[in-house]
Parts: sequence; structure tokens; C-alpha cells
Amino acid sequence: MQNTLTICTTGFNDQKPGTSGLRKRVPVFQQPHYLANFVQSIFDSISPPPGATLVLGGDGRYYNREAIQIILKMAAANGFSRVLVGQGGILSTPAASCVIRKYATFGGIILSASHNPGGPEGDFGIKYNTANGGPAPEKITEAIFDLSKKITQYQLVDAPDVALDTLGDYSVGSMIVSVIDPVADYAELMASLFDFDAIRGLFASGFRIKFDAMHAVNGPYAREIFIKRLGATEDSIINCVPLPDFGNGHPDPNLTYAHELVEILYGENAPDFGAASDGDGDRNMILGRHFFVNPSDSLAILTANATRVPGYSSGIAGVARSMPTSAAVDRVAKELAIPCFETPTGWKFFGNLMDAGKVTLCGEESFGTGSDHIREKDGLWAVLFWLNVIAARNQSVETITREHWAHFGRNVYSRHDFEAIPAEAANGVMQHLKNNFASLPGQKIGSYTVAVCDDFSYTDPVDGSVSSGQGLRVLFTDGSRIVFRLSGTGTEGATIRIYLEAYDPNVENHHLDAQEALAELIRIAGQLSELEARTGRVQPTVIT
Ligand code: VG1
Ligand code: CO
Repeated sequence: MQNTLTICTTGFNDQKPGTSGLRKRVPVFQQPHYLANFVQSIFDSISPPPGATLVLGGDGRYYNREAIQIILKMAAANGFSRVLVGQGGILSTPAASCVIRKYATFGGIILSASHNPGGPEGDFGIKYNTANGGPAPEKITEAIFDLSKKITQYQLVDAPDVALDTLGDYSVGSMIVSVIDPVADYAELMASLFDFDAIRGLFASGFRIKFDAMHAVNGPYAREIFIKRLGATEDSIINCVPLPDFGNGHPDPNLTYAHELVEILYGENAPDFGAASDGDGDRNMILGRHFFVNPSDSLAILTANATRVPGYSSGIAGVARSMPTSAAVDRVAKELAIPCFETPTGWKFFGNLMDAGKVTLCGEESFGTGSDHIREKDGLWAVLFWLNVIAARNQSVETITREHWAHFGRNVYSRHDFEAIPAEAANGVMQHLKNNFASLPGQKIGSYTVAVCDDFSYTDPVDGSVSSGQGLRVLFTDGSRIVFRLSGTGTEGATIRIYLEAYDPNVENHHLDAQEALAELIRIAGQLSELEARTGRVQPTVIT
């Protein structure tokens, strides 16, 4: 028998999940009842059947362990019969998705604010994934938000904390908690998809890599896979011990925040290949020697080379990309004569397409790439995919990318982020753009002519659900475009993202830096949005 306590509480009105779960500053989550209210709202919205198993883990950031102990006691009180929790409270987002699917569990709770900084004053986050291993669809996140506003009580059992650091089974009330190895199932899945012998051969031949886990969750995964299973040298991995504050860094694998890795890959005697992943291990940045691969190009290149990889050797059913992601993959899909879907931002929109067998690979411009092996984006998977392709083609990252552009043309692409803008000013920019949408089509601006302006809306081809307000698009007659979107993952003010894309088939231009090649579109974006006048910002916080 278990001793269940019912705690009276009142709802908060700010527990609306964003692009990927609920993200707030740690002190917000530490308020009495804040985490428990949200967890109870999850449980109430999904009503777990008797005997249900939950997967639980996080990226190891500050407050991860405390949150896990609370959730375990609540899961016991809410009728779960078992919880699989990663040792030390660790599970990368892709590993959690893998475990949810492999053991056919009811779903999972992932504790992460992904690429947002951690620590006592940093961010914390929580996300619910369903039985397919993917982020809960909007229907569920909306139900959770509704319940969180009206909640009056939550349940937890009175039980001691679980020893999270020691593998084995424990009891919390009448529920079993199995502390599992967070790496083993995931590493096994990777070994089943990629030619590990070929990659081992590549490393043995002197090919040098540098993988940067950014003091975040992927460290133990990288050690097991690159060092132990693939025989890479110890100096192939850096920052591979997960720290609660990510070493005071910003665990976002891009050219700004992964500067340590960037300096190595652009330095003297640079390795052949570099890669980094984010806080929760689902993002990836790919670098060659003195060379950066744009994530949109990466998706296109992996798609074009998929049949060289054992897990995808029989071909791919289709591809999907988020709307702001460049159309580079569309060109590959066209040549392969496979369908290509354009979804709103966020991995939750890919799940239905994958479950229905319509797409095999998918990706986002924000350093997210993945496939139907799980239902989350997967940082190490993308790195292994690249290494497998390099081993099969015996060419450098740069040569593979340039040959791709020479064949398909180059979708020159960049994203400019303006972070921590007062919400009112950011909304003003978006409203101003919308107000002008009716008059823009047909107008010539510099060397571009506006074809269409709209606010992107998506109808899910599988369940017919509609998601509107997903980003403002200005499409030009030559296929170039500018997209404006407000971020749904930040915790401070608003972040405006401007996505710029132009297509260039001419190999003579492919040496150009993206900022140079996009200079005119960047000017037009500033002009159309009145960003400087409305926000006082001239330079983006981050350029990708
Ligand atoms: C950002 C990215 C989006 C990604 C999301 C979650 O969202 O743009 O592509 O899916 O983060 O990634 P937004 O709303 O801030 O643009 V992660 O690695 O935080 O789980
Ligand atoms: Co992430």
C-alpha cells in the first residue's frame, strides 16, 4: 500500500508550452507547486491506464535531480506502475525517444530547456512525449495548458528519494522505478543504422574528428560511441562531462556559441571533421576543415546520400522540413521523385508524417536533423550519418558540399536572430509587416519583385488539424524569400528570427559567404520590418 498525499494548490496562468515544452527560469520552476502543478496537468490530460510505464530523464541541468524526485512521487500517486529513469537522471532527448519506443511505454517526460543556458539563474524546461516517442501534439499541449490554469490539487506519494546514481529497481509506493543505463539502448540503435566498421576504418586511417558536447548531455553518449565503439582517440571529444550549468556556457551548437570548436576547426592543423550538439543532445552542427555546413544544406546532403548508409540503403519514402528551413532538400526530393512536406517549426509536426510512413528523413534550419528511427531530432545520429557518408565517399566535408551545390544549385541561406527584445516592440514589428502585406505583391524592391505574402498555416495531411500563425513569409518572384517569426522557446522578452534565402545555380558564385550573397535581401528585410526604428537593434544577436 502507498501513502498518497493530496496537496491543495492554485493554477498559474503562464504554463503555456512553447515550440518545445514549457521553459522558464529556474527560480520560476522553484516556486512552491510550480513544477508539480504542470506535471499534474500532464497526467490529468493523458489519464494513464493501469499498468502504464513512463520514461523519465533530462539533460542534467540545474534542478534536474530535484524535479525527477518530485515527478517520481507524483507518477506513483497517479497510477503509473513503472518508471524507467536514466542513471543520474540523465537521458538525452533522442535517447528518451528511443527508450519510449523500444520498451513500448505509455510516454515520457523530458526535463530540458535544450539550447538555453542552465544554472541557478538559467533556464529549466519540461516536455511530454507520447507513446510514439515524439513531442505531444498541439491538441495535448493545449489541454495541459487549460488544466494548468484551473488546477486545484495534485497527488504524490510519501516516499524517500530514489538513489538515481545506482542501476537497479526501486520502489516508490507501489510503483517500480528502474534506473537504467541512459546510453546503452541508444548506442545499440545507432550501431544498427550505421556502418560502424567503415567509420572505425576511417578513424584508423588517420581521419581526425573533434566532437564538442558543450558540457551537456551528449558527453557520455559521445564517449561510448566515438571512443569505445568506433576507436577514436581520446582527444577526439571535448567538454564531455555534463555539468548542471554547462560550464557557464550557452549549449547551442552554432558559430557563435560553439566558438571553442569553431576556433579549432578554423585553426592551424585543424581536424578533418568537427561537430557539436546542444543541451539535450538533439541538435547538431557539422564542420569540415575551415568549412561550415548550413543545417538546411546538411538535410539535403544526407537525403541525397542516404542509400550509402545501411539503415537507409533501400531508399527513403519522403522528406519533411520546417517552413523556415531552406528548400535545398526540396530539390533533392524532386530528383529522387519522393514527396517533400513543409511543416511549421518544431519537431511535433513531423511525428504524424513519420507514423504514417510518409517521410523517412526530416530537418530544421535550427541545427535539427533526424529520421523515423525515433520521433525526435537527433544530434549524434546526424554526426554518424555524415561520418558514414564520408567513409563511403572518401571525400572531405567541403568537397561533398560543393559537389552537392554544383549538382543541385545552392540555396544560399542565413538566419538572423534578435534576442531579448521587449515583447511590445517585437509584436509591433510583426503587426507592421502584416499591415503591409496586402500592398506588397507586385512591388519591385531593388532587384527583387514580391510575389506573395502570407502568414504560414499548415493542415496536417494525416489528421487534418490546422496550425495557423506560423510565420510571416515574403516570397519573391525568383524563388527567394524572407520569413519573419517570433521564437517560441525563449524566456526573456521576445526573439525575432529573420530567415533569408536565395537560390543560386551558378557555381562561380558558390565561393561567396552567405552574408555577402544575401546582402540585398538583408537590407530589404530591414526596410520591410522597420526593425531598427521599432526596436533600436541594428546587429543581430546571432547570425547563422
Ligand atoms: C527553436 C527552433 C526550432 C526548434 C526548437 C526546439 O524554436 O527554431 O526549429 O524545433 O527551437 O529545439 P523557436 O520557436 O525558438 O524558433 V530544441 O533543440 O530547443 O528542443
Ligand atoms: Co535541443
